[in-house]
Parts: sequence; C-alpha cells; structure tokens
Amino acid sequence: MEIKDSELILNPDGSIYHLNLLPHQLADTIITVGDPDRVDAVSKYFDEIEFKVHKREFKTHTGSLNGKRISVISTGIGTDNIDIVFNELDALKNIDFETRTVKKELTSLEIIRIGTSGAIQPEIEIDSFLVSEKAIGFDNLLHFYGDTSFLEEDFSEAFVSQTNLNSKKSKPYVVSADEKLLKKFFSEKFRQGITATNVGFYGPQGRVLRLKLEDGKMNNKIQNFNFKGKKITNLEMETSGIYGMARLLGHRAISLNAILANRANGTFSKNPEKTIESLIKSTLEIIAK
Ligand code: R1P
Repeated sequence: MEIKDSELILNPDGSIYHLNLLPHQLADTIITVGDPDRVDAVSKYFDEIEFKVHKREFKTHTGSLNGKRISVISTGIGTDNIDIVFNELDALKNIDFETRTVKKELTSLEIIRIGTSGAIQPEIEIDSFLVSEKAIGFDNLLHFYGDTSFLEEDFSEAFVSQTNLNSKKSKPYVVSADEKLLKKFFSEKFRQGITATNVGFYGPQGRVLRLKLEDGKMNNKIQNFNFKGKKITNLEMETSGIYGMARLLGHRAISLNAILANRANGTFSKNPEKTIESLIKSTLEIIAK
C-alpha cells in the first residue's frame, strides 16, 4: 500500500523530512549521540567521511573505519526525538521512496548509543562506563504503538507497587537490550546495569532548583527498588525509546553510558569531555576492529 505524502514526508530533494538524508547516505551500523558536537568527536576517527548532513538537532556524518561503513547521528535530547530518528532511519532503509511502499526484504540496522548519564547507586564511580541491559521508560512513547508484547510487565508492575507511583504518571515500560550486542560490550570496561529513562532533566529526574516535586522521595525509591535481586543503576533520557523502537522495527540496539554524575552522592565529573572521548574510542575499537 502506498504511504501518503502527509505520512511519509519527503523534502524537495527526495530526502526524509527531519533527518534530511537520502537512502544511500545511511550506513547499516549507526552510532547515535545526543549532542550534535559529539558527531564530529566520533567522525574524526573515521578513515574517510562520505557525507555530512545537518538539519535542526539532527546532524549525520557517514564514513568508514577499518573498512566498516558507519553513520553517526545526533538525536538531540529525549525519547520524543528518538521517535522521529528511529522512524526516519527505518524508512530510509526499509521503505522505497519512489513507490512509497514497504520493501519486501527488510534490513536490520545495528544501532549504538554513545551517551551520558547519572548513576543512582552510590558505588558506581564517576567517569566509568555502563552498558544498559534493560531500560525502564518513564516516558510514554511505547504506549502509542501496538505489538508491544515484548515489554516486561512483571518488572513494571513491581516498580509501580514498590514505589507507590502516582497513577497520574504513565505506567513505566521495560524493554531489554539486544542480547548479542550486550555480550559484545559487557567486559571489564563496561559495567552492566538497568537504565531509567526520564521524560525531563529536572523534576522528572528528581532535581530541585526552585520547584517542589510531586514525590520528593522518588530517587530514593528508585535507588532502593529491587526486582529479582536487580537494581536500577542510572538515569538518562533516551534508552527506553531506543530499545523499544528498535524492537518494534526489527533493529538491534545497545545503549552505552558515560557516567558523569552520581545522584546518590551529589558529585559530578571533573573532566566530562575526557570521559566521553574515552567512551567514543572504546566503542569504535569494539565495533570496527
Ligand atoms: C541531558 O543533559 C542529556 O544528556 C544525556 C541524557 O540522556 C540527555 O540526552 O545523554 P546525551 O549526553 O547523550 O545527550
């Protein structure tokens, strides 16, 4: 069935609406970062860069490293942007823009987030790396899609009951990482953890500047929450959307976190750029050996 102009929006040059990319400009291995400046910090290690495209917060460099073709793209902040990025990345690979129909043979992309995050458990060191084995999403994104039987309801229900989550807030959803990618990254350099994805940076992550919180004890509750012996380790703003959208669309995703803050101890990295740089190098060593 042909997808209408209002649903699959293409720019006059045939590129996809927000990402501004043409199908041939995207590799099958994709690194996502939040900050558009981090795109250059990754692509400076490429042996060559084929394309540079930038629109809004979405900046893409496609090139190759050790013979592996890689695209690095900035998503900006939050799971609302993840919805745009993942739908458009998938459309670039799996929808024929000429006929506006879904291709018969679908391509599964390999997607790696290189992001930053705050630890919620006191023992997690600042400047360490964490790979997310699961995400618990306090955003609402996955609730808008069908076919979400992969969501881990027991975990969500345990969270709601252990923390007395206010029913005005959306029910958290839980989704696991791609197992093969998790194994690839879980090593002496990467601690494995469960990542909580929040729908904001301040109130939703328990930060108080001038505003009172609906539940001032939520970060303590997250810290103490336990599901079958497992604890939530860190907070950030994209991983649940990445894992959820990847599952829905048939892609493989992993979220890597540079721990810049420890919310339990109130500390922040003295040299965040160095830590992010080191995470970029370690990631590229693993994906483009
Ligand atoms: C908030 O400062 C941003 O930093 C974290 C959060 O997920 C959020 O996007 O990740 P990035 O540094 O990858 O953007």
